[in-house]
Amino acid sequence: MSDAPVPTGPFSGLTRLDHVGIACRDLDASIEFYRRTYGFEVEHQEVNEEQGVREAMLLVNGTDDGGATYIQLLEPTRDDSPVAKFLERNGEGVHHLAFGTADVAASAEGIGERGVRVLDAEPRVGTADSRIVFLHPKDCGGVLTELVQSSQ
Ligand code: CMX
Ligand code: CO
Repeated sequence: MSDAPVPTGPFSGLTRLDHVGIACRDLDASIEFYRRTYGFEVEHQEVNEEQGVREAMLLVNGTDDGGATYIQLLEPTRDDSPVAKFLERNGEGVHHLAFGTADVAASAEGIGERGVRVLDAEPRVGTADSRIVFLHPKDCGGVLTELVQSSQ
C-alpha cells in the first residue's frame, strides 16, 4: 500500500484558483504597478494570437498540488478581441477568473451537463501550453470563468 495521499476535491475536478485575469491597456505599465505595489514578479510573458492578447503571468503563490496562483495581465492585440471589447465597455479591471483542474475536458463536460454554456467545444491553447476552456459569463452570475489544465 502506498502512503501517497488520495486526491480529493469537488465533483467538478476544480481544485484551486489558477489566476485572475485583468484587462489593461498598457501591459508594461500594469506589470510595473504590480511589481512596485506588491512585489509580484513576471514568471511568464507571451503573445497568444488566437485569444488576441499580449499577456503576463505574475506569480502570487505556489500550491501544494504543484499548481500555482497568478495574476494574468491582458493587453489586447486587436480591436475585435474579447479583451478589446471588454475595455471599450468597462475600462480596465477584472476580466475573468480561472480555476485549475487536472483534466480540463472532464471538468468542462461535467459543468456543461449542469446547464452552463461551455464556449469551447475542444480545449484551446492557453498560457505556456496549458489547455483552457471558457464558460459563458451569463451562466456564471456575470463572471467570465476559465478552466485551466497546466502543461506540467
Ligand atoms: N465578464 C463578464 N461579462 C462579460 C464579459 C466578461 N469578461 N465579457 C462580456 N460580457 C458580457 C457583456 O457585458 C454582455 O452583457 P450584456 O448582454 O448584458 O450587455 C454579454 O456578455 C455579451 O458581451 P459582448 O461584448 O457582446 O461579447 P460577445 O458575446 O461577443 O463575447 C464572450 C463574450 C464571453 C463570449 C467572449 O468574450 C469570449 O468568448 N471570451 C472567452 C475568450 C477570452 O476572453 N479570451 C481572453 C483571455 C485569454 C486567457 O485568459 O488566456
Ligand atoms: Co486566463
